[in-house]
Amino acid sequence: MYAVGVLWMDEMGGFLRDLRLLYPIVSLEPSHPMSLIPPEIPEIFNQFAVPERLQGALSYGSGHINKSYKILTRGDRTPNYLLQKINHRVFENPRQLQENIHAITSHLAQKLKNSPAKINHQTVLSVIPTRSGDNLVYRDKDSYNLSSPEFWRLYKFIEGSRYFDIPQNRKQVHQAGIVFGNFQRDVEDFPIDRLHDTIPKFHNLSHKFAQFQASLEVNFQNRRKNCLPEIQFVQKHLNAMLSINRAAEEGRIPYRVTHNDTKFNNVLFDQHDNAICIVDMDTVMPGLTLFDYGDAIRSLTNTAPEDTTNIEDVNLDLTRLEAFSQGFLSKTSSLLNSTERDLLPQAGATLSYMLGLRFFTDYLNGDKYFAISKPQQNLDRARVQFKMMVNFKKSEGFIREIQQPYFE
Ligand code: ADP
Ligand code: GN1
Ligand code: MG
Repeated sequence: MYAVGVLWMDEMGGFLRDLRLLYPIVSLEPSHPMSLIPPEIPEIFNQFAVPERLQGALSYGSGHINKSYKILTRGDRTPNYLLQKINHRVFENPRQLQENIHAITSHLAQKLKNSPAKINHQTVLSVIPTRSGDNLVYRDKDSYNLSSPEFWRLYKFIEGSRYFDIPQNRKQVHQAGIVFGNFQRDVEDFPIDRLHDTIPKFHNLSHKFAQFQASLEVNFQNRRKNCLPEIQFVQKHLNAMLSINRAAEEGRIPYRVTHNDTKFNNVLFDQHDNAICIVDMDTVMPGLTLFDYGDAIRSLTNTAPEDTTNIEDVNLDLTRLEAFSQGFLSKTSSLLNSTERDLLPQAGATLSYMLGLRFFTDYLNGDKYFAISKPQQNLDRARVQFKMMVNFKKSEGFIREIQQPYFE
């Protein structure tokens, strides 16, 4: 699909003269859904404490939650920015969310400073305050005549970075394992109590199942009738998929500071396929290391797009699983206790099931949570995850063999 962008006029009312900028604005952005650029972007951008002046904005990224815009600034070598409208329906308390992100990114920046070996390639997400010192721009409903209040934040754009929905080669996958493994190590000494729960019970499967049951009652547009096999699938596998959550509830595996959204397009790469930055810190909070591992492998081992309708294309690439595990476990295996080691082969299946359940619930609720660009997309996404769960179950023996060497 095409990305959408706009250039704003300058103060004299003329069109901006730097026509080179038109090129990126009409360039192809693979897999990006069409969306409009809000005309209030210049006014919002001007409230952040940056010296540059805005030249244009481009709808950016392929996240399902927030709305992201690349902000182009005037001048030859001026930095660009990533402006995001925080999804207030998903994040009830955007100020607390921003406090978490500020605390974690400051902590990671300090770690990077103390580790010259990493510094060549790597960088940390950098949040920009507003001119009044706030951590976001707030637009209240009444003053701006909005249907709901808006919360906007600004990051430095990581120049030269690329992201991928599907890995292109082994190096990228291995690198993703290393950066997520390093992340887990780097946040080990972060005081866990300082973090707000930005989405309460985010990876609590019993809670997700209760939400699913409620969505069966909502039954938006009588959607339930299209998906009786999926409903049976969910019920049949719930008990087996609860093992990791149960181990956590019984105190057999520890809660740590975790990222909780380790999907492959939340890692940025340079042009040599070095992973340079982890983004999307919205769900950094107490969680399970097994879930960070499981969420990454369920996303990057899938050989097909996350919303494909050709379900036979949805296969599990064990070569990628091996490459990611090598990166991730080389950094984290010494942190894991014996129960975590035993449960590790189940992590991919559990996260595929949990995400499938979340997509399915949203479909039955009328697509209120995950952004969609076509009808039935959340049901298609759910079916893909359920197939991935089956793939993981079938390969559990191989997966155990892949993981084993890191614990010897
Ligand atoms: P969402 O919650 O909607 O997934 P993200 O924070 O993940 O939002 O941002 C959407 C996408 O934008 C990411 O997947 C990543 O590819 C890209 N992105 C995010 N932050 C930056 C940044 N600072 N510089 C460059 N690209 C970024
Ligand atoms: C969402 O924000 P994004 O697109 O990186 C979701 C994740 C899912 C993922 C599935 C806060 O991630 O939990 O695994 O979609 N994020 C939130 O693609 O719910
Ligand atoms: Mg994201």
